[in-house]
Amino acid sequence: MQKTYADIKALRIQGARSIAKAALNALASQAISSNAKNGDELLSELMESADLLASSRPTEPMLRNALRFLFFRLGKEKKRDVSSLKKCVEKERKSFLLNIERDLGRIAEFGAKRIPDGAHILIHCHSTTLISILERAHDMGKEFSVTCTETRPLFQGRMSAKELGDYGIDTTLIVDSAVASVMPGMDIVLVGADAVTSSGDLVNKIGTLAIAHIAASNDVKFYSAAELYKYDPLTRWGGTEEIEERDPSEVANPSDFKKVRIKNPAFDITPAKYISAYITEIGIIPPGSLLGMVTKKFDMDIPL
Ligand code: RUB
Repeated sequence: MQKTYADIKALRIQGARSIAKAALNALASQAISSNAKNGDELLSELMESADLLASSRPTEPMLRNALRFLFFRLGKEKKRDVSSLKKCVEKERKSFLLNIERDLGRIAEFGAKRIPDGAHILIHCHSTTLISILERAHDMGKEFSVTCTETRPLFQGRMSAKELGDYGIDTTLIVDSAVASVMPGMDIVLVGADAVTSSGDLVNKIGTLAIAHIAASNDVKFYSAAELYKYDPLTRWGGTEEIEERDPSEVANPSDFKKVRIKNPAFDITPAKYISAYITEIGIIPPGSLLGMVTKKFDMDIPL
């Protein structure tokens, strides 16, 4: 569990889905190898670890939702002995992973259909959801090209470019500051999602907001691929999404400067008005309709 926590914190595991999956797997392995003497002891061990895992990336509701889902299901388990709880953890881990795998397939299908033949697409950062959409569109035989921002400071966009190029998709890599120059040649922008708020705003990798502004001023459609588990239910009750501030050394070596402050926010917030629609597992949804759709899923899966 400590290793997964460290890997997530250091971005060796990155992207909302991969983080949520890794955290759930880590918690389940801890449950299985636990020597807790009774159910209460096991649950308190797991809660402590869940708190730590949830703190690894503060702007990741899917991670928190995955953990909440597990504890909600554990809470419903009638048998409270260690062995039954361990079995329940394993069963619910599998069920969550199956659900999100099925969701990913649906998002890929909806998203791929939305890509016009011959489209020039701009993407940002590295999102497993986006990659699935683009690979699915390629498999459907659609012709399109993808331009990837390299995504400073940690260059996750290079990872996207590599994966897409290796898949046989026509791919171009640009520096982040070239977005305004290339936007007039784009048909759509596709980004992932770390968090979606109750008002339909999108929290995603730093730079997404600037790209949304540039897309709007060029009349280019802007979509975010987000499964509903990216929704942060706390935003419905006035909670705001905390923006993770990462280590300044990711931007530059602080000791190379005197009297210079280095800021390194990992994410920014794109208001709903810039988002044409969210590509979700239940279809393509305009931001204004999202809350109604998402509430149903959350009331069933993980009521607060
Ligand atoms: C990654 C990022 C991705 C979302 C969605 O940021 O912003 O767009 O997490 O990814 P970081 P996915 O590299 O800081 O984690 O679609 O895989 O959930």
